[in-house]
Amino acid sequence: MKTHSEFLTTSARGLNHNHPMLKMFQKAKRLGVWDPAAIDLSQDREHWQTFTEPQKDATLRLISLFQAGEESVTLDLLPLIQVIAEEGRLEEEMYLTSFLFEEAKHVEFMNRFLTEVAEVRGEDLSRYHTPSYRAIFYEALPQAMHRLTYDRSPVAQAEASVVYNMIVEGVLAETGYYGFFQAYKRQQVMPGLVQGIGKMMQDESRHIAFGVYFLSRLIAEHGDPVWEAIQNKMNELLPYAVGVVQEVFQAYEPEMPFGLEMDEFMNYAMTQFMRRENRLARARTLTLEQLYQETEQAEAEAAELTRGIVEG
Ligand code: MN3
Ligand code: FE
Repeated sequence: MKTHSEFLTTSARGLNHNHPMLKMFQKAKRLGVWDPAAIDLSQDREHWQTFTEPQKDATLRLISLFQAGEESVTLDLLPLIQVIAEEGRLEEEMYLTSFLFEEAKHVEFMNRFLTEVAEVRGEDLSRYHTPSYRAIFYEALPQAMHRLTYDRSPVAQAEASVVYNMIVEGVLAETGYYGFFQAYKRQQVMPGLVQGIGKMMQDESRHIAFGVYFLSRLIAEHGDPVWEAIQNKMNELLPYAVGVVQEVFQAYEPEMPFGLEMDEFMNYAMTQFMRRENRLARARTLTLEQLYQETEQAEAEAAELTRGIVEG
């Protein structure tokens, strides 16, 4: 039977207000409270009516990948939160409450687009889920996350976070939203969708910052076995992540609607991926105290970068 030997908040340690995840929780409360139900999609509905068949198909394809992706990250996060709660890491768990709330809002926003703009009802969109997409979202992600219900080793935790935060969020969600956002904004179509995706990108930048922090903490605490597991997992899954993007563009050869460019997706994905990998490599030489400081700085930089894209 589970018992508590003490409570952190009433112990001599107290709640750590300098913990980077408590600071990110504060930020999430200020920035993560946008309401997907309040975004005006009336112009988007008009634009949709003017789209050609290939434009409708490409939009529906991307949205169906985003929609199922948001559903899977919402369904699959709980085992990680459970591990963090059982380890008594209160500040991290407090941040994660906003994480799951935000993923639920992303599900809601994508669903509004499907039902209110594209007016999809009773249609099976899984035809857009290509082999690489299935390998990640139908298999690798749920497997890595649900493994935590019986294996809570540092390596299992690290592998789960690699799949969830580095591959699914860091390469696929962030990159997909970035490319989509830029293309539609340039074409001046779908203003409600562009606005909602801008909000989702800001939430996502915090989620990925959590992942980099969490993996860095595991490396700082457990060293090389965790670092090696992280590298192996990234190398194992990166080809599937690249495959997801390639399979989208292959469906529209020779040219993707809305001027969507594969290179724009790929270059952004690789730059971001390498930046994060470098930070993880550095974590091997950091103490936890140094890691806390670096996390705060890096999170602020990443947030600024995303804000520049969204507002620029
Ligand atoms: Mn999301
Ligand atoms: Fe996320």
